[in-house]
Amino acid sequence: MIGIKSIVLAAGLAMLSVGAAQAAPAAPATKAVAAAPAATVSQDPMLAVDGAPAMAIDPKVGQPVDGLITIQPQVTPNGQQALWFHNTLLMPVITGICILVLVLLGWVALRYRRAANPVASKTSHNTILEVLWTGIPVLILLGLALPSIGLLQAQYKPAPKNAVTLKAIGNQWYWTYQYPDHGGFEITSNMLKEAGEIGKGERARTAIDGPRLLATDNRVVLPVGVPIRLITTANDVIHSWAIPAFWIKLDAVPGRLNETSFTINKPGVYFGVCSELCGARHGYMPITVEAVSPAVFAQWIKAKGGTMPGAAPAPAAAPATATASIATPGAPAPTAAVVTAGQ
Ligand SMILES: [Cu+2]
Repeated sequence: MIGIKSIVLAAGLAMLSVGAAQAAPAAPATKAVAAAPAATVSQDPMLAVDGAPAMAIDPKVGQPVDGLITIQPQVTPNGQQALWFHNTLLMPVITGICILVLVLLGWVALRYRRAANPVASKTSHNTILEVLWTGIPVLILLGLALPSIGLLQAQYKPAPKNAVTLKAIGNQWYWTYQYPDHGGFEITSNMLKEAGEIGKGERARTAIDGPRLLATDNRVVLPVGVPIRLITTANDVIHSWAIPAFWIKLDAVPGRLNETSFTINKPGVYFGVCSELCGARHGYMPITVEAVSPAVFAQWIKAKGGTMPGAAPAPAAAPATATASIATPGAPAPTAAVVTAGQ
């Protein structure tokens, strides 16, 4: 009896865990994570545990997908513009030109082969043809250059004053992050190893954390709908902070600050990797960004011991008020603080 019982129980558990690991991650994943630590920190599952997986992952967004041959779905305006540029202009133009050249080559090879055309034409110039085959490519290039330059300009547009600053620092081989506008606290983000590879006191990756080689122990948390000023630098060699779903890849160079800005317009978990060959464990310093609402971001900042720019002058006097305003559904106050206050 005990044997049958335990087999049934094990089968049930196995099915549950498979369900959690595969499709429909939203409901089971969130529940599983929220269950354990909810009482200690907050009712919001995203803030459940420091560093532990919180927000459920959409396996089709923000990470590589099996069989996908195109660009990841984009969640920033620049990324969406770039994806549009790629899908609507570049690919059709490239495809059209390739097909045209292939057809012309085939036609010339067949029609003007020696057997079909024994006496070759002596024509050496054709003004109309020459103007066309110079002019049309120039027009095509101009048509591509204009949106391309616009996109480049958008990517280098400095962040507005109310932006949230994230400083990403590359190290061999992990990332540290600072939030200079929010009290300057720092978090360290290491890759989560697999169950068989962990050392003493280390936590193994689970399906809820994210894909193998991409999941980290501490996710970078950023607000949605608020401009982010990304600053990168490094402590040792050149690294590169890259998230494909944001259309962001920015080198992190020792002794130098690089800057760009972006706005995430969809909550979710987004994965990236160091994209500059930086040494032996270059492939093991992933990046995980969890994009949350500004209200939840404010909560997370508090949980980390940081301060919101608007709330900075009286950190000791008004913790109760601050908590109350965050707890309010809709929470307009923290949103406003994130958007309007800045340095
Ligand atoms: Cu690196």
